[in-house]
Amino acid sequence: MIWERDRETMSYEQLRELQLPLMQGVLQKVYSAVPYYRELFDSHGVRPQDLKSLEDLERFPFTTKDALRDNYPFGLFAAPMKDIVRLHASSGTTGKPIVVGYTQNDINTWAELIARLAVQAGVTREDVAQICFSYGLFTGGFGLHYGLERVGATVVPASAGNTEKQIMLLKDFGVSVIVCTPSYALYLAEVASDMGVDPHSLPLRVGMFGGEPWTENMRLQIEERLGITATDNYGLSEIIGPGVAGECLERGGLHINEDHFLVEVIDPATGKVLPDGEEGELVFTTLTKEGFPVIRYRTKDLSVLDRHACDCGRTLARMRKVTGRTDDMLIIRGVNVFPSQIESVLMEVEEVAPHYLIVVDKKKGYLDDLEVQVELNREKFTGSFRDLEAVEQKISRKLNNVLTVSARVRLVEPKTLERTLGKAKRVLDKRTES
Ligand code: DLL
Repeated sequence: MIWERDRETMSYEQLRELQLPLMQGVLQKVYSAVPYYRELFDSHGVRPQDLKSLEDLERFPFTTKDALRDNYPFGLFAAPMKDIVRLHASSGTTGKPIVVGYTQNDINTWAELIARLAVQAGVTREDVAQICFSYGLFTGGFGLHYGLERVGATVVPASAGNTEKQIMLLKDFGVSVIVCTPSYALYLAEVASDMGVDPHSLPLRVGMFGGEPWTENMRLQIEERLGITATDNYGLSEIIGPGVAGECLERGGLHINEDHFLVEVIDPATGKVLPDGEEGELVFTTLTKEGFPVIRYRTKDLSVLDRHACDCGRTLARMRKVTGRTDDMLIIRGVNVFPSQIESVLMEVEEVAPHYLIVVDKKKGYLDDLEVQVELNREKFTGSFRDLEAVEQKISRKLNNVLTVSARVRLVEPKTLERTLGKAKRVLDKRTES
């Protein structure tokens, strides 16, 4: 089933025809309603009427996270507060968060977009869906909630935390769809087995995971441990929250809801727009948002666009799974290292569990030092202390091959690395923390 067939299967020409007037409208809107954009456009010598075709968008300036932060809390809202019915905020770790506002129409669109995601992941009104994202300022909980209800699924708004109770609910309510971060899915599997509950014995069949990067190898781990089909969905608070893009069951990339969000991929160094098929930074412009429209927002997320026909019948462009950001790249002794490369290697080693932490430090005050801590998998490792060393060396060799820089591996006891209820923290960079 396709939720909004006419939108999700339209031709590229129809899409562009739909996008152009929407784009012209949103440029006009922000220019007249948001002083920040008026000044920004003026200082770049562009006016909304300069956009005659979608190609002209390249002449317009980008919006960055700093601009959003500087306009805390409501400076970039394009609708009067009396029309704003909901606020959310980004999960910033330091300083002020980024606050986003939704009108009633925005909330309605959001539910429709989540309904698309759910249907393309195979969810139906027969399903019972447990949402373990936190309900609060974070967009995950409430965002997914209304769309799943719209599909007609029975929603269990469990929110984050209290993992043992989550398992009880999964079991007692006959939950068939689980909605959370991929790292929390693995934690659920672990706690279930501690409680003597075999996830394979539950009616659980689909996972809708998002909110953080995860590799294909991590997907295999989750599917195996929970006995489900794991799908990926992507979004960010600044654009709407979840609902920007999601996988269909072909799982060959995430369909972007391009009738609401215009996507570009740029070279992060030069800002130049790249052709489909080339990797770069995702940039989104909201086409229909009323409360908090954004123009050419630089996400820092790295991906590639694919416009080839998808076997599911949807024509909306697909973005490759996001496994890295321009700002999560570590530079170790001059070599670029992405955490996803490390995750991918670890997930292929059966003696370890899928819980790891990357610790970067400076040795003797100047030499970058990379240590990968990973938990032992007691079920697969039964050897002696000496064997432990051999496993560490084996992983270290594999990492060296992939990263071209040496990494020390430290096996740690099961369940000693911190578990998070939401987004996992994978990197501890002590070089930047003092
Ligand atoms: O994480 C929205 C969301 C909630 C999406 C639940 C999906 C499910 P923020 O807290 O603003 O919003 O964080 C957005 O998280 O720029 C990416 O770096 C990362 N991210 C989100 N989804 C994915 C994903 C929500 N599927 C930031 N794969 C984004 C990789 C993701 N990274």
